[in-house]
Amino acid sequence: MRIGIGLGKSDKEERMAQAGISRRDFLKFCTAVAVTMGTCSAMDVAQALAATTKRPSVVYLHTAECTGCSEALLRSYQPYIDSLILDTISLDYHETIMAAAGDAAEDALHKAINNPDGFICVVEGAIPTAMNGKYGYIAGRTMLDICAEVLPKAKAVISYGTCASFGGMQAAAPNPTGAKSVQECFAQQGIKPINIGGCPPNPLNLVGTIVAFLQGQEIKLDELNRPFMFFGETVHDLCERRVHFEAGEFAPSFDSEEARKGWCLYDLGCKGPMTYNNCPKARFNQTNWPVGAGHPCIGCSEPDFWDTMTPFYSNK
Ligand code: FSX
Ligand code: SF4
Ligand code: F3S
Repeated sequence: MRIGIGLGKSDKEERMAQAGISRRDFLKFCTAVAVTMGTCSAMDVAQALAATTKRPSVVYLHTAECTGCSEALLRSYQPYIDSLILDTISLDYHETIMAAAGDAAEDALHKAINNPDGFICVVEGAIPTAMNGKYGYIAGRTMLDICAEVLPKAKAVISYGTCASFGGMQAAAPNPTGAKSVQECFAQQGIKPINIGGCPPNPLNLVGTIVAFLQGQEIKLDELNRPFMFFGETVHDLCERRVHFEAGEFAPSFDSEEARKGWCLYDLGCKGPMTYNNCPKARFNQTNWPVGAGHPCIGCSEPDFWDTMTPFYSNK
């Protein structure tokens, strides 16, 4: 089906139509992004995504992580977040999904970081720094060394996921690899990344950040460099079980009738009150989120959550 979104037919619309993305799917996706951002309308999002004549170059670096951030992005289903993102940006280097290997991959990286139009760098993972970075190698170079070369050249740096933003699981005590977040590693070089926490993060928060870039919108950050539009409220503030919390109705166990009826999971270990993230609003795959599915929030987007939010479960 033709996508004609009322903005004039672009190459992008043609490509999406060829990929089987209908106008309805596209607008549904734009609505989800707009709701998640809360700063513009679905039509503004559609305009930013469809009007892109020159796709911004993105270099996506993997450091120490589980690839869950990429998985969350690529395993999304209708309306094809991955297709829309890959059609909106020019993903010039991504170790997990690029077809190139060996020298060709290295060439792609060097071409991308020397692109005269500049590039946005997305980092997934924490950076091992112990023993001068020897705990993490790619193509014979340490992750530390690669980041030190690439990040200062980027127009903007996005730390995608809790590992890149705050160290995450990789930096959990006793942290033998000396894993550090991007900002901790490179603050002295003047690098101030936008931190999109979550283990994994919600892909809509990455898309919303890219849309804001495309719109030239100022991205307001909190004191941890997280976009306010995604991390301005706690999970608890937005939770659909909140009414039961206020009523003092706490599920006694995961398999209880009360848990099924939507009672609050605080007594079972929920860290929603201490966690700034938009999961109840953004949802994953526009389907559900941990607490909605009956699992307590474990605070996965907060700094040091493996050390400060454990034990994840409790049995009061
Ligand atoms: Fe994994 Fe990403 Fe967690 Fe980290 O997500 S889902 S360990 S935030 O860097 O791959
Ligand atoms: Fe808050 Fe968690 Fe209860 Fe939801 S389930 S209301 S986030 S404590
Ligand atoms: Fe993480 Fe809690 Fe959301 S565990 S995915 S921040 S509900």
